[in-house]
Amino acid sequence: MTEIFDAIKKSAIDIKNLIETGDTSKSTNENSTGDTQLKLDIASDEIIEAIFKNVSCIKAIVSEEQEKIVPLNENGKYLIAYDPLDGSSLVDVNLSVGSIFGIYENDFTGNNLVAAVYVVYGPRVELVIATDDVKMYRLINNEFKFMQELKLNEKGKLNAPGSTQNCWAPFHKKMIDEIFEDGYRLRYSGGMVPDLHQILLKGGGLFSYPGTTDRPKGKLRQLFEVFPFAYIYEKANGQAIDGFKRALEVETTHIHDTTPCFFGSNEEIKKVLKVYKENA
Ligand code: AHM
Ligand code: MG
Repeated sequence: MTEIFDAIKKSAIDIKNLIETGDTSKSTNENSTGDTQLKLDIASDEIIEAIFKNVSCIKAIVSEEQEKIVPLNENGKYLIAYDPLDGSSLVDVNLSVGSIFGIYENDFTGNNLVAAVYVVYGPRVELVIATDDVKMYRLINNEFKFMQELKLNEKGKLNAPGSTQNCWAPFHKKMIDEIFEDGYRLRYSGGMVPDLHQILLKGGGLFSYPGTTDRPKGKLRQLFEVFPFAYIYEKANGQAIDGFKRALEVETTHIHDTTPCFFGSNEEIKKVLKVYKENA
């Protein structure tokens, strides 16, 4: 898989340069989820696809920005689902954004995930690779240098509650309020990559994106966003659930399916499971 990680590192450097100089205006296209694509989304997607095309162990790829699976090498072993530039609308206001990659074998389902990677483009560019453990690298002089292993504490201090509050279920709102009453601090930028990265680096907490009255199945996509981070959180000693079960066990019927999701340290996830079991 080293070849894949090297390809991701190369694409991260190109996307970093694109973010710094590229056009942040809207294109005339919509992606499969119905979002208007920015020119940056399309250009980042093209960068990654062009680089992955030269990696012989990749059998097929699918991007959040594309409708269909793209076959690459018939004899390849790995399938990669990726979100080329998550949170791209935040580039305009100069907040951090990211790229997310899930590396699958056999099929694009949560239980076939074998590694996950994300890149945060912020004041620094950092890359996190989860295989059996979770390792963070930082871009220094155009090279990714190993910095540290990431592990969550049993209980954290940060709370990142996503989506529109007036569409939350009352029991969900009560749960979030209680977490704040327990002393947690609000940290939500609107970019899941920097928000989940912050929780990982600061020892733990909860990131939630529930099902809501306007989006009962949540907003975040299984293959491109939820599964890769679920894998990373589990390998970092934490958990990821859909409210009731492991996020990696959520069934996928379509590549662009979404799911409610909660990522956190063990204590916070225990609370979510209890509240959802009793109320949902
Ligand atoms: P995108 O893939 O269209 O960029 O959307 C994904 C982003 C996540 O990074 C973030 O957690 C979420 O959407 C924010 O949504 P909301 O503003 O509804 O909380
Ligand atoms: Mg996204």
